[in-house]
Formats: sequence, C-alpha cells, structure tokens
Amino acid sequence: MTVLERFLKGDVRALSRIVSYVENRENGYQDLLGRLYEYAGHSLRIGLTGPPGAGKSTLVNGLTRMFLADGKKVGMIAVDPTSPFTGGALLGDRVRVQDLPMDGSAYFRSMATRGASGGLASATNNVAVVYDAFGFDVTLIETVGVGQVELDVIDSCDTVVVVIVPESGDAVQTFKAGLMEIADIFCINKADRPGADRLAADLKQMLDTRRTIEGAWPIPILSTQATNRGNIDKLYQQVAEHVAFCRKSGRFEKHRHTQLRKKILAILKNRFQQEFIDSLADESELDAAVQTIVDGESNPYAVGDLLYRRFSR
Ligand SMILES: Nc1nc2c(ncn2[C@@H]2O[C@H](COP(=O)(O)OP(=O)(O)OP(=O)(O)O)[C@@H](O)[C@H]2O)c(=O)[nH]1
Ligand SMILES: [Mg+2]
Repeated sequence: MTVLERFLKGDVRALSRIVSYVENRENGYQDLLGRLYEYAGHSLRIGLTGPPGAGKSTLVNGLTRMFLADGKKVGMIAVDPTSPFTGGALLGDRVRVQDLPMDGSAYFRSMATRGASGGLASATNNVAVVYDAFGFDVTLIETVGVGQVELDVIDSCDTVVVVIVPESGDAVQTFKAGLMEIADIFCINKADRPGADRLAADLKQMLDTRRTIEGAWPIPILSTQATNRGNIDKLYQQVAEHVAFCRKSGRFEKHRHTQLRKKILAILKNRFQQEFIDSLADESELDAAVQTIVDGESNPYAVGDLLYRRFSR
C-alpha cells in the first residue's frame, strides 16, 4: 500500500508522514495536496488567538475533549510565528496532549517559522487541508497574538475565538490590538483572577457602542476558567451556535468561497512571480541595471517597467 492509501484508510503514521511532507514543501507536495482536495471540505475550522499564556492551549484541550465526547475526530495545530525552531512543540503543549487518545481520533502538530518566512500561514492552511482530507470533523488552530501571519491563519477559520485575560489590560487595549475586528466570540479566560468581571463589562460596552449591522452575529463575551474546565461547555455551545448562524445566513459558504478564491490567486501569484524571477536568472543583467541607476541614468521604477515589458512580450 502507498502512503496515500494508508492515509485514506485512517493510518495515523501515514498522516504524520503526509503532514511533514506538506509542511516542508517537499518535491511534488502540490500534486499530493491537489489530490487531497477531493476528500476535503468537511472539517470545521476553529481558530483561537490571543496573547501569550492566555490559556489557548488549555482551552483547545478542553474543547477537544468535548468534541471527542460528541464522537467527533479532532485535529489540532498550534502556530507560533515567533519560534524559529523546527517542529517547535513546546513542552507545555506536549504535556497537554499526552492525556488525549492515541487512536487517531485526536492529533496534534505545532508549527513554527522555518526557512522562508511568510510561508507559515499557507503551510498551516495546507496542513489543515490534510487534516480535513484525513477525516477530522474539526480542526482547532491556536495562534499567538495578531501579526500578519496570525491574521492570515485566522482568516481561513470558520469561527474565531479571541482569548483574553484580566492581565492583558482593558477593553481599549484589546481594541487597539486589532482583536475586536476578528472576534466571533470573546473568551475572557482566567476568570478566577481579579478584574475579569470588569473587563467583561468594558468589553460589552465597547461592543454595544459599535454600530451593529442589521442581521449581524451578536458577538458573545464568555468568562472561562480553562484549567478547571469552567464554562468550557458554554464556549463549546457558542462555537456551535456561531457555525449554525453562519450556515443559515449563507456566510459560511460565502467565506469558504472567498478562501478558495484567495487560494487560487495565491497559487497564480506564486507561479507568475517565480516565472518572472527565473526569466531574470542572469544576475549580471540585473547588476547592469542597478549600475544605470547608480550612474543617474535611470531609476528603480523605470528599470522595473523595462524588465516587466520585456518579460510580458
Ligand atoms: N488561573 C488560571 N490559570 C490558567 C487558566 N487557564 C490556563 N491557565 C494557566 O495559564 C498557563 C498558560 O496556559 P496555556 O494554555 O499554555 O496558554 P497559551 O495561551 O496556550 O500559551 P502560549 O501558547 O504559550 O501563548 C498555564 O500554566 C495554565 O495552566 C485559568 O482559567 N485560570
Ligand atoms: Mg499554547
């Protein structure tokens, strides 16, 4: 049996092989991914984002247990754009997944920046497609903060949970951090700590004063205590309600349509870009062009224009 056949039969080791293959963009990974799309499209994608140490992993663990109890298969991805280490599974993450079943109903990977930066978001999306094709009903994606990589990752999710803690400051700071824009659900974790109620009230006021569009999803604010599973069931329920809301309003399909559109454009952009750069393979030509600018005979835009015209001819 080939690795792909074993993968399609639910072999977890084959899953690991294919995830690595896609993650490392090994030769021919696009063809393989292309084939996997045939089996994908069924997995829900739920993103959890928030400041470091907010309790995202603990919440992911809690949600995973609830999905498992509901008979669902769950894939987890932890994305850490700040860590340069390959497969940088943090000790904490390993500990947290240790007590999850090993029968393939739950699977965890952590992804860190490697090689070419900027590819982390697309690598994460690709791994999520592998999970989807493998048959995970749900993919939970954890990211830290809100940089461009995280936004790209989060953008592909059907539901986004923003996790904040009393320590992360007031509602205004949450707003400034750009977290208001991306949240479908607010989760104030570590509600056992002082300041949680105040933060919830401020956040509510902030959300209330924003002009709400007719028929928009009313963003809920939940307080959780992830370490003792406090209110995890409420979070689980809100996620389900958000998904149901999106399906009913057509937002779900529309969002997925947009994602596929973006994917096609990204593929095209990469290909054209590569083709163009390849056409400039003669470095001396580029150096000569630089010299014309140094000599005051041209400028970068004029050179770019010239090279582009020649390429497109
Ligand atoms: N007091 C309290 N501690 C919590 C709660 N939830 C998580 N923690 C603790 O907070 C610490 C960080 O939790 P994680 O789940 O690793 O947080 P994270 O957001 O995944 O952290 P990074 O991935 O490093 O950004 C751990 O020591 C948890 O046990 C909570 O509700 N209350
Ligand atoms: Mg974590």
